[in-house]
Amino acid sequence: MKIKSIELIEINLPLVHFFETSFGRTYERRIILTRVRDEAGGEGWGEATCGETPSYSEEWTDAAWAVIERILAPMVIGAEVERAANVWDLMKQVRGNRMAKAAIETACWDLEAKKIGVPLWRHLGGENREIACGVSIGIQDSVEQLLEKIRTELDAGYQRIKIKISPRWDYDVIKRVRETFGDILLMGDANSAYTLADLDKLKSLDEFGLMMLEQPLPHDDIIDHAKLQAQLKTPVCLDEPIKSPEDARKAIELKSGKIINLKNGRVGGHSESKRIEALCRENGMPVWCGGMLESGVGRAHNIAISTLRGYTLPGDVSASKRYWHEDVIEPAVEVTPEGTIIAPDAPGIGFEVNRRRIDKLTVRRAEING
Ligand code: OSB
Ligand code: MG
Repeated sequence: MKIKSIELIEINLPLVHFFETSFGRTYERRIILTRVRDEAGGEGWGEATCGETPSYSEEWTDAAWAVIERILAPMVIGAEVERAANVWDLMKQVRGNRMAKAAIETACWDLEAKKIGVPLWRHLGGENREIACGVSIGIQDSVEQLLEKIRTELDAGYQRIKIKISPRWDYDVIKRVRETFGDILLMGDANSAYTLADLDKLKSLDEFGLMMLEQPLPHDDIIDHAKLQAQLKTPVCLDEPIKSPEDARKAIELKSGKIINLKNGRVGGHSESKRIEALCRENGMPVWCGGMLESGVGRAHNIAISTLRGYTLPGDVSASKRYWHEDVIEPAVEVTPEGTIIAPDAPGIGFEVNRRRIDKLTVRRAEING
């Protein structure tokens, strides 16, 4: 394939409910969508999954926009690539900026799958069309509110509950959740809110039998996490520090954790996700697909990649209506009463992109041509 143009679109999309992590609150997303077109008239859609500020990762909306527009798009446009799987290599000279790269790379996969007329999940090598879903619930203003939210999600059928935790929202909160809901599949995500100095506190959480404790220690660490894992009964799950297959290899070697939250954007898109999934599967390390409050476009890509064999635990891939009053794809992503999503059978991402809705939400647009 030969890419002819890349359209960049920034949409602003208010969340149905604010989302709070240990690093802050988000009320409205600033999302970059990419529309990639090839010389033969095909098109594909992608999304940069970075946040509005460089808090979860160094990448953020304005930085990703600039690097896609000025650096990455010119590297890809006009180049001959045999397969979407090779688009990653075109951007090799650029370090980091994996979410920006994924916005282009995943769109090329969508384009290619549409061209061949197969659903993206099949094209990626997926085998399990019905994926298991969990939810990620942010820090709330009160424990009562949190309990109410958990009740709603359990009633909807979600298979596991992840709650965001921080040093001011941990032991007592988890205790109340366990008292109220018994032995549901429950986990906590700290987004790097602790250090090894908090070892006693983290060890005290062992009594709750959490399915896993996600990213307790600093965002770039895999060494202290190994020390922590050696002293915890609860499995540690790594999120922020695993950006590449090499990072995953080292974390496996060091025993930095027992599970990886494999985010498609954070690692640079489908090709890198596939490599990490294969490596983890060979090493008996379960992975699951994380989320970044994506619009329907990024969500559709997450659904597709979650069908690979190594994604053995419920992911943070959930229904559109948990995030948006109206999504930018049709139909909206829905979850079955069993807490699963069935990957669509239409070619590519398998959802229609609602261009009229996107145009209404657009605050900035650019088109990069050869
Ligand atoms: O750490 O997994 C995280 C959202 C934004 C940034 C980081 C994280 C998250 C989530 C939300 O947990 C997952 C989702 O529902 O999309
Ligand atoms: Mg996380």
